[in-house]
Amino acid sequence: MPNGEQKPINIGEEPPVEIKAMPEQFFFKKVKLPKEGGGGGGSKSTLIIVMAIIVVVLLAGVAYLFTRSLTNKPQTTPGPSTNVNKVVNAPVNTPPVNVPANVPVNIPPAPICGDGVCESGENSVTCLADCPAPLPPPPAVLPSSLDTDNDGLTDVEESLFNTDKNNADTDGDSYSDSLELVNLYNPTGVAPQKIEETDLVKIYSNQIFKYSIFYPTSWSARALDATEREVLFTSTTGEFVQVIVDDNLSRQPLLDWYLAEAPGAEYSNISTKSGLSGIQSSDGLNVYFASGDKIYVISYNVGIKTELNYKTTFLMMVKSFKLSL
Ligand SMILES: [Ca+2]
Ligand SMILES: [Ca+2]
Ligand SMILES: [Ca+2]
Repeated sequence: MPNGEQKPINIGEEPPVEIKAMPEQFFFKKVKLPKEGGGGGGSKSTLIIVMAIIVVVLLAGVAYLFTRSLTNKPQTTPGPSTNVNKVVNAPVNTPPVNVPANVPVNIPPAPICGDGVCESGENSVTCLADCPAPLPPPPAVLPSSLDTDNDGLTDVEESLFNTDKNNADTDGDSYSDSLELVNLYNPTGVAPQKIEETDLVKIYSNQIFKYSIFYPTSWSARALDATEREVLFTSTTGEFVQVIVDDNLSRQPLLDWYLAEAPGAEYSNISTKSGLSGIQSSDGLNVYFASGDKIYVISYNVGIKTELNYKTTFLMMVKSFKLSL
């Protein structure tokens, strides 16, 4: 009822009509007050509404947190997602499936000792029958064999040239046996004095490459083919001296040619009895001469021997080498 207004009360009339005409704001205000006994139902509904609101708010909060947790998960996945791809790719790059299938196919057969073939997995220790023991590397400079009288000729050479292995100067002319030999003199002292005039040596003449060289009478001389580019002088012990003619079309000086063939190799100078100058390798077993567009190589090949029987004989042959152009 509006403030300040008074309505006359008539007998017989019921006042509740006026109560129902009370403005809503007052009714609502009254509901809020929990003092009225009849107003308990309104407070309960309010409480329910409040509870519902709280529940709704809680549910909303839970839903929010849940949604947020869901939205946070994808945010963390982009980083690891690259790792996921790597993990996925790793098995793709490794073909473990094919390996077991190929392994039995690729297994080599076990080596058989005694089949004459040195197979993989065999060596001279596990199967000497198939794998011979490797030869020891030869020393850089092989020693000469026994030289009893120490005159420079080995006992083998003393026999070869009919000199005394117990006498350094067989003919007593004050020149040792080896000195006479390398200077192409007869060391036995029996006339004639020049060794090529005795039966101790023979002379090989190469008509194609125009050279001549002495060699011991008991040795054999043989060209490998009709070209006579390569000639062997073989001893009775298997060692041999070889003369090979190489081309030198650019006509390099001998030393340039030699160092091009063996860069950094040591050498010494040597000259023949006829005055031809050459180069000798540091081990003394190879001598080189140059003439025109040719290189003449004289080599002492010892084969499988570990000591030299004919080093002075080789030097005698080199000293006798002569070009006959
Ligand atoms: Ca001797
Ligand atoms: Ca002697
Ligand atoms: Ca002598």
